[in-house]
Amino acid sequence: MRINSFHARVIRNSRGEDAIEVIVNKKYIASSPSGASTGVHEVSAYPSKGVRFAVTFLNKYPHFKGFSLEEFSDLSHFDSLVSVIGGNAVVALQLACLKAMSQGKMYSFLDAHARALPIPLGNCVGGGAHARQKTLDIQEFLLVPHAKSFFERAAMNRHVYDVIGKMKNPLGKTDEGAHILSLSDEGTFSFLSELLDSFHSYGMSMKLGVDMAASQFYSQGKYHYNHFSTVKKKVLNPSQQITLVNRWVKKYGLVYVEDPLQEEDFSGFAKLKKNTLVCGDDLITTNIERLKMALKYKSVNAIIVKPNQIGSLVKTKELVDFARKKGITMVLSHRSGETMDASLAHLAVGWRIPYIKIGIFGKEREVKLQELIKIEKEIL
Ligand code: 2PG
Ligand code: MG
Repeated sequence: MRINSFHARVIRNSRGEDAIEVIVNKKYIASSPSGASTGVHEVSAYPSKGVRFAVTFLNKYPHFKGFSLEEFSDLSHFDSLVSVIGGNAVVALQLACLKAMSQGKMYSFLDAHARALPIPLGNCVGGGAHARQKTLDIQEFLLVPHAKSFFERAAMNRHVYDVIGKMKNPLGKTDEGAHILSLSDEGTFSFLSELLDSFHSYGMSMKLGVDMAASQFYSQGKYHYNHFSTVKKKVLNPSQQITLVNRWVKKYGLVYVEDPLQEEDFSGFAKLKKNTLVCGDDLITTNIERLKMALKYKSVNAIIVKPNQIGSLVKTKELVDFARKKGITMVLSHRSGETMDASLAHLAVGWRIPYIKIGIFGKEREVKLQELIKIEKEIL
């Protein structure tokens, strides 16, 4: 593929922040999302000069016109730009090039034999750094649907999401479109687990997971819960937090627990029972060296994969291959400030990633769900 034309510009993400969009050969468009609960080990999204500098830099970059890219690994040509324009700009650039190289069929370019669709972890109730109304410490309560097709899985998530909306009179929505409820952390667990039990009697099989994003309420060696229950705040030391998480997993049948401890605590993660998926997001930040560290400690059996945390599609793929070899379960994930780019759908299928976290509600989330439904129709 030869780059004949190239253009970068500023758009707005779902949170109304500036984001970068890149257009290659007039029709291949890609953009990058941004996080709110970012891990300290992520590469900088846009170094100090910001989105506008990255856009101007790319529009003036002399090497694009006539530049040729053939294989996926050729994208690493742009990796060294991360320190200048940031991880978000490089990932948007690489995605647009990948779209052009594959003529819009990214997933089959990445894997011509791809057949499996991921399980969508559906963020139905949220709080923490993603909510204006502070009612919950836990960032995301996630539905884990069990059904044969992706279409059914996505429909189950949406159905439960709509039922919650009707039952609970939400106070608003989080950055990712999850309901904000006037319930405490414990209250949300018991409400949702009872609700999912009631669905089981209709033959709908769903489990519960969480992204605790625990670094967000950790300071000076303690976990500070402001909304533990309606009557209680709670301050826990790390070993009490581990006991609590193990208890919640058992009591509410959690099949997925993301970032239950702060982002430096490799040895604490190791003490969590692995009778569920214990997933590192801020702990790993899509960084292969941090995953190696986690393997040494036996910290996690699952990881979040977010290309803009490491600022390179090629490095992300290296991590994916390595994690697969080591038997680590992967979850490809959106960010809280999302764009209309649906590339994640293609990466999940083309890289055979078993889980995807792309939300349930809101146009930036639904465009990705719809893309997966479209891919499912094409390949099955
Ligand atoms: C997370 C993400 C996405 P953010 O913590 O997993 O849900 O949030 O994009 O704000 O880092
Ligand atoms: Mg997370």
